[in-house]
Amino acid sequence: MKIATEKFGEYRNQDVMKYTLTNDNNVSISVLNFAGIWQAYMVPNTRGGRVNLLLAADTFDPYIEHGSLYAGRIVGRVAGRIAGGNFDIDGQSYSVPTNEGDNLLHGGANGLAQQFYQVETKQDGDKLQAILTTSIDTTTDHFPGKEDVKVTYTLANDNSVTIDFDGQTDAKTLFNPTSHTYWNLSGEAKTIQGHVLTLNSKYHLQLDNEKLPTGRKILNKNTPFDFRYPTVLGTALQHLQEEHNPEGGFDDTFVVLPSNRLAHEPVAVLMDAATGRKIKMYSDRNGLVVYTANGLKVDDYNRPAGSWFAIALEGQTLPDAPHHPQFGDIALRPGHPEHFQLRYEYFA
Ligand code: FUC
Repeated sequence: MKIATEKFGEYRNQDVMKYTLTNDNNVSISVLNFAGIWQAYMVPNTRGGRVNLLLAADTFDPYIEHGSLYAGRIVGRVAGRIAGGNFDIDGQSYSVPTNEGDNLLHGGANGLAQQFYQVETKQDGDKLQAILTTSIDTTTDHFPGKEDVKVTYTLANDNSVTIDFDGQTDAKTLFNPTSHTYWNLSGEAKTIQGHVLTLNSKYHLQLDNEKLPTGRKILNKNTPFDFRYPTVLGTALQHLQEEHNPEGGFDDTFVVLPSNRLAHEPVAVLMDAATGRKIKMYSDRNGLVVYTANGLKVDDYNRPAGSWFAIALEGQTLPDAPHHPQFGDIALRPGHPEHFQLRYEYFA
């Protein structure tokens, strides 16, 4: 096992550092101190080389140039959209400046996805960890409270990767972070149309034309959203197109059964049919945003620019929960730290 640190770029007069953790099977993950970007998940291929399972750039500038992609970033304090940038916590109202039309997206213009983190690396038995910490307060992102955030990436010798999110605050605020990682398991010049997706989901959320949940859940069965059984993404995308879906792909929230330790069912399984590479994703929250990078002409990443060059699977509590209490409580209160986990198991 080994840990390496190198300079990856510069931003806002600070060094962007890349930390690479490599296990005994020559599987490695790399993370950046900026935005906690998960830049690489390298696994061996059958030709003696290695392939990055993630959409990523090998230099830093594309991450800023295409910032709205949120590629690999830790997103928070709140992932997804909050209608009007307004919310109540325990009867008190708050407002955060909006950054997508009239709504707040992915924590706003200066949220966790735009911060530098302190990073500590360590070996813990047969696991390697990168521990990222930062504090975000009202002067930075306009949310109430000074929120202390710890994001721990763990690579184990079984090749799994776990992301632990810990939050605590000195005043009532919100906490519903995610990892905005995009997957493309093919490692070739291919889209994700040949990937096979299975979701532990019976419903998805109805969205309005600003992509805000209306509060209604729609049954997936016999629709392009039906991933209860392994389903070829290209087929589902084609079915969506036939329904004249204006987005040109998935940018949708699935209601998922949170993984728990007893049943230990993944929320999502993604497989590349051509290579058999597979990721089982676990999450302890009830929502999964599936975004197939629709209509994007993004150069300088490790897959050819164009629609469906990767798929983001964003585990979180169902979006806009402050306006839909039945989705869950994403408040973070002083004296009550919160912990969430995303976990990925790799098979080949
Ligand atoms: C997802 C989507 C958004 C946005 C972002 C990059 O979370 O819901 O529409 O494009 O990713």
